[in-house]
Amino acid sequence: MSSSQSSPLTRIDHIGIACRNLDETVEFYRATYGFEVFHCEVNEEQGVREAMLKINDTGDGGASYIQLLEPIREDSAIAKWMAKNGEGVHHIAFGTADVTATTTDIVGKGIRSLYPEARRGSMGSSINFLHPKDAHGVLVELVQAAEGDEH
Ligand code: CMX
Ligand code: CO
Repeated sequence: MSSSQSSPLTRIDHIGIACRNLDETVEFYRATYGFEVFHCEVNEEQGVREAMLKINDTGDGGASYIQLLEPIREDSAIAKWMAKNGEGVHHIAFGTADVTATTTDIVGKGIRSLYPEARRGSMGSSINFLHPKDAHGVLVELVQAAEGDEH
């Protein structure tokens, strides 16, 4: 089944979930839902250790994931957010074929992006974020999957 929408955002790439202990949370997702780890990495720039749990492939050649995020630094965005909110859903990420063009288009509608240029995200992807205060209280990540990525 294909989508009839004309949006450049063609999948829910992932839901980002903040957790205190990545290993314990990974085990919870495995034992409770049967989701296995597809990929694990440390992103120094974002200040996180993360696990991507693949949920399903999507109609645009990509996939949807749960992204579990454990802070590795007290000054990271995730640590700061958890100090206020505890564990839980931190952001939603939409997939797009061209993160730069999509960000420019949305910024043109008066919504702030967080970075002037896309940065490196999970699995070599290129990412940017939209400010939650301009997006009805939701931190939105825009994701362009890496070239030749198997997902
Ligand atoms: N969802 C919704 N609202 C959020 C939010 C979130 N995840 N994070 C912050 N906010 C809100 C706060 O509640 C606050 O609102 P009030 O002013 O009404 O209290 C406001 O935004 C400012 O928040 P803050 O706590 O003062 O935090 P900062 O402004 O310092 O940082 C943000 C907020 C979004 C700019 C920062 O978290 C950021 O740069 N995020 C992007 C990077 C990131 O999240 N990396 C981790 C994930 C990496 C990955 O996915 O790969
Ligand atoms: Co993310």
